Amino acid sequence: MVAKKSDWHEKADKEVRGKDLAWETPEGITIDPVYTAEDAADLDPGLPGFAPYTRGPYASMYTGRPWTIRQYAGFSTAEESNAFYRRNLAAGQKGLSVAFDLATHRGYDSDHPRVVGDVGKAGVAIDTVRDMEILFDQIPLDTMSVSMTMNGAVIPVLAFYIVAAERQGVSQDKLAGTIQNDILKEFMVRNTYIYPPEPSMRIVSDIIAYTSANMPKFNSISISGYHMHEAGATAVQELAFTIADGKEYACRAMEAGLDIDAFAPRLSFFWGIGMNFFMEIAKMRAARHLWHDVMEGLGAQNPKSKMLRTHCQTSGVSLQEQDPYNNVIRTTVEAMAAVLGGTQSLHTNALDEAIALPSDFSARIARNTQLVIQEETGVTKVADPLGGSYYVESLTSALIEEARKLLDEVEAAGGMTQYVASGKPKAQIEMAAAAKQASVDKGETVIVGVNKYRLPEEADIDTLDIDNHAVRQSQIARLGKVREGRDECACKAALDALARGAAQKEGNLLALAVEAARHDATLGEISQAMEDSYGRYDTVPKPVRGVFAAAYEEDSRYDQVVEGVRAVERRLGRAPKLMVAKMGQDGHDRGANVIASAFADMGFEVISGPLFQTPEETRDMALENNVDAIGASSLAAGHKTLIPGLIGLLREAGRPDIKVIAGGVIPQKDYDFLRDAGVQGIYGPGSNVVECAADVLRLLGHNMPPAEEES
Ligand code: MLC
Ligand code: 5AD
Repeated sequence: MVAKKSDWHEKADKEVRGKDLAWETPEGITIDPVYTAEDAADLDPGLPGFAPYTRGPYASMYTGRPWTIRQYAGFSTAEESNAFYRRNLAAGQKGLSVAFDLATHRGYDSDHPRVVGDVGKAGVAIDTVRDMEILFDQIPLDTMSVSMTMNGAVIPVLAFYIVAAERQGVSQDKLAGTIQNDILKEFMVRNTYIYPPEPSMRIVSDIIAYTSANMPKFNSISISGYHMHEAGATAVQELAFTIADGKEYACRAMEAGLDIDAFAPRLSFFWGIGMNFFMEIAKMRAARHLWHDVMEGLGAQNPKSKMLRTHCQTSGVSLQEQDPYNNVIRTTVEAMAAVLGGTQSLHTNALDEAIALPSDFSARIARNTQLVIQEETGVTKVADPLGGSYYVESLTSALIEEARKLLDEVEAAGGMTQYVASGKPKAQIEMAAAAKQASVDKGETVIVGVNKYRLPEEADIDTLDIDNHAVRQSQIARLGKVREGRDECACKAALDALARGAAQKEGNLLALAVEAARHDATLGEISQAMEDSYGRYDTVPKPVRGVFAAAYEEDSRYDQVVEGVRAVERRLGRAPKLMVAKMGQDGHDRGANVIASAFADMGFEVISGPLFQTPEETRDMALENNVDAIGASSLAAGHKTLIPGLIGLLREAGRPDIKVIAGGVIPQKDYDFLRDAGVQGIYGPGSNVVECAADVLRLLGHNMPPAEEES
């Protein structure tokens, strides 16, 4: 007689003496310890290249053409980034993907006073068409597909790209590539928005309208779950919110009068791929199924409108500063998941992710990870090799079901713009992030080399360092030259036309900006022309509460810290006050929010500063609130400029007693520099939040016992 699942359970139960083998994932899905044909009986996913495309958008998949090896990169000046791209292409990379610096993202020219610490740091600085021409020097834009990760200053950047191609002799209809142009997730998690949601949504539809009319090979949008994933979202949240974002964009474009089948074939997606191997594969399959159904619901006829094509990037937050060579292993596993999930294009992260931007050395290993999978393993020889796996099909189906529940919630709220405005998706993601952090800190989620098997001593690795001051000077010089050489009247007229178009809701904003770019208007000027009508959008972070307190119930170390906070409170006559500050244009706020949530739960009074403060603004807020300590969170390499700047300002204000600690992506080699500048504690990725709070109490003069030795 053939054994059944119940027979298996009986046998396994004996082997493990009754231990519960089911696994409850953060998504709330219960994973059985075994899957059988019984679980997948009604779950035939069809064939690759056929609706609902669960098994992949193309029939032949990698047997016909492998995924595009598309490494995201950009740093310093256009010259340096161009040279880096050309080296990578010569070494086997297949497509380009541009990372812009945060000044560019936020619509500021390099000479703007708010961006002193950001120019050329997290990506390449682009101020004018001239920079864009240099960026693609000797890279033929009629054959190379180029992705540009831009959402805030999307209008000037795409305009510059179009005009730079024109100057290369390449017409718009030949341009193949992708612009991220996904503003909704910026308001949720990534934070490089410029304008408020409503005008931002007009920008998205204007771009869809322009590209579908003039650039048939260009993907008008990359609807991104990646950043939700990085901010701590579960697979279900990433799936549901991203598909809901896609639906919202499609609806807006249709409301603007576009035919769905004219633009939907060029909507593309982008997923983050973390360490839960099968979950990530199932997520990609579930997404294709869900998108197919959404597009059918909206009346799409063209099969291409219904097939989800995607880029993937391995997860940045899964990578660690400690024992960093482990990151090569993590990235390989994640890349394999993206490939088995059927991605069209892939970025693999570099091993120094948690410390700096990739060096030539780390970029080579990251790229070769894909080349080895593509050319040595044979996984490309069969389309969707996991199709029909009982487990994968069951998990895919569970994810579809769970995501649908959340999609219904979004629908009930009136669509994703409304849902985002309610702050609910952001709060849900932050809850998931805080729960994950608590689970890591408590050792329930294992990270090798961090909370288990930690090395007694870490070896140094060489990382890329960027001279932000030199980059800024050279950008300022080139800006001056461009401004000198242009026809000022024609440039002003084009900018005025753009400003009118923005104010009067007339014309296509991208078309108007292309005209301004042709007359060498700068990125800051084009952004300002729209800002005149739209204003700049500001939000105040509202960290979630209670997650840490719940996760640490009856944990003795946590209780010690809480007791320490109370003792300080008795001494001061008020709770100790921590300001969590985000200075510069760095909008990565997962870490800052986790710290704010955890410290508040432990009894601190926490003041969360708004994003994008200057050191002066942080000082003012700290003084007004009379805080005891400031935790400056830096993930975009502005720490050497902005944090010492803040300490200097506090000293000048006569408050050197306010303790400044730093957290985020800070290379070890910068620690001494920061300590010399007066930083009193530095917390990199992998830091334990409860220990961090214990250190702050010590800084405030409390006699905290040391943590017990790890067993
Ligand atoms: C592909 N093709 C095939 C085929 N596979 N034809 C026949 N048989 C097969 N098996 C064809 C396709 O139809 C297409 O032609 C062409 O080959 C290219 O394939 P593709 O699948 O479209 O791949 P690609 O060009 O690489 O496009 C992938 C994409 C796109 C659609 C996902 O949007 C993209 O490249 N996205 C990248 C986004 C990105 O890099 N983002 C970085 C974010 S970093 P045709 O004619 O149909 O076009 C970030 C970090 C941060 O955001 O926060 O800063
Ligand atoms: N160059 C290369 N990779 C980058 N990333 C961000 N900026 C750059 C850059 N300039 C990658 C990192 C990060 C993710 C958002 O994108 O992996 O975690």
